[in-house]
Amino acid sequence: MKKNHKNAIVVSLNEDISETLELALSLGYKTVKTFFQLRDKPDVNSYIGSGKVEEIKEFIENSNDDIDLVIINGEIKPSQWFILEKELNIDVYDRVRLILAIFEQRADRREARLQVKLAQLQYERPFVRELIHRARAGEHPGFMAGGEYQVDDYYEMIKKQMKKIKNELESIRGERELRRRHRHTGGFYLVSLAGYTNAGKSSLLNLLSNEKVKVEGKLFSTLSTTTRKIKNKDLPILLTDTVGFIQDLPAFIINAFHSTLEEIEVADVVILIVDISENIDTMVKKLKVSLDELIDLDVNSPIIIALNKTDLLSQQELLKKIEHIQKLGIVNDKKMIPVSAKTGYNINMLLETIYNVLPHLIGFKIKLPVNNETQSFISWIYEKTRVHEVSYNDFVTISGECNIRIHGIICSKCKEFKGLVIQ
Ligand SMILES: Nc1nc2c(ncn2[C@@H]2O[C@H](COP(=O)(O)OP(=O)(O)OP(=O)(O)O)[C@@H](O)[C@H]2O)c(=O)[nH]1
Ligand SMILES: [Mg+2]
Repeated sequence: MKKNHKNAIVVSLNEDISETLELALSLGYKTVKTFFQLRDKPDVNSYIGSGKVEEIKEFIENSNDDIDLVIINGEIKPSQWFILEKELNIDVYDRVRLILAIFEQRADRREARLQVKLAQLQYERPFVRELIHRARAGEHPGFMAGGEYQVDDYYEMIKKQMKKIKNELESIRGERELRRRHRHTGGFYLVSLAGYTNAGKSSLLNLLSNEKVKVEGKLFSTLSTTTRKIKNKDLPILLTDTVGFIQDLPAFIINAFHSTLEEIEVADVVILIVDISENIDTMVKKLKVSLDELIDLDVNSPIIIALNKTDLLSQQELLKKIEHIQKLGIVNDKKMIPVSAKTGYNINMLLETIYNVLPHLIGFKIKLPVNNETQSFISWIYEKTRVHEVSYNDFVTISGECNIRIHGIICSKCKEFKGLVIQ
């Protein structure tokens, strides 16, 4: 009978394995057994020590379940990986490779696919180097038929492929840059949804924009950014959903996703979504990881913390958790708003807070001649600004408020049409 899931074993040097179990499940692996080898430092040769390797090997050989994968709850060195796969005779993934495999499964658009491929090649490079080393020493005769020419060729191929992907990503980055500039000149405010994976970013985007972005209990459902227009009391806003954060992700993976994460850097306001329903230690750990990530991304804009999934806890528990966060002193003066993307609880309060922290609108008043050319400019003004008053006689006089970024455009267009800038 065909299984609808694959079986994995998780091996860990510490007891903190819940996230790795979730990652395994997100990739479609059921963890049938966990092995703990509690020690401060990994074994230099096999990460877990030869005794544990033997124990696992025996388990795999005698298990009634077919074991498809061994997952190491940590980062392994290429030499350790080589020994483990050789001894256990089964695929061995460490946590980073597991995350990359999830990314690969989820990558739905060209940019995401390229970003994942680049990160994978970067990850694999030292492992290929290890295989080359072993093949040369005659320890792995099967690899690339052992021929030195082919092995070198393979390494060259990875290098070339990485260069090609980087170039492609660079051109996509150019397109993204252009789109961003349009958004800015279009008078939109940019609001980004950021946060730990599974916190509810996509759910909040869906709620605020009536969208149907994929929402799942699995980790890393979202890998590509989605941007939707919303109106907040007449303010045109572009709301962007982003890839989730996770602890201990090597810098090269974060770098590969840099252009996607830039959506957070350029935002006028960042909404940091936190799953407040999780147990207090996990919640705090994830909040710290997320805040550090925002610091690394050099976010200078205001950050509003949306404490999501409040429908899953009592008011008393909620207050206790908020008090705990405040006492830790990690959120400084950032506003915290308890919400529920599921029930819609307090969403108006969140919108109100976003509205209040957005850069202020500035007033404008212009006088234009009335002709066909200025008509389309006037429609543009109606679309992008908050018009207060319009009066027609020989000229048309318009006054209103606009996003500070487009004030200059209004003035220069007005002069271009031989009009007068009054304010
Ligand atoms: N009870 C409850 N569940 C929620 C709420 N918001 C989101 N969820 C659930 O939490 C899970 C993750 O939600 P998503 O919106 O996919 O989270 P995300 O932050 O976009 O996750 P990734 O894209 O994987 O990083 C889903 O099962 C949602 O149904 C909420 O307010 N209450
Ligand atoms: Mg999502």
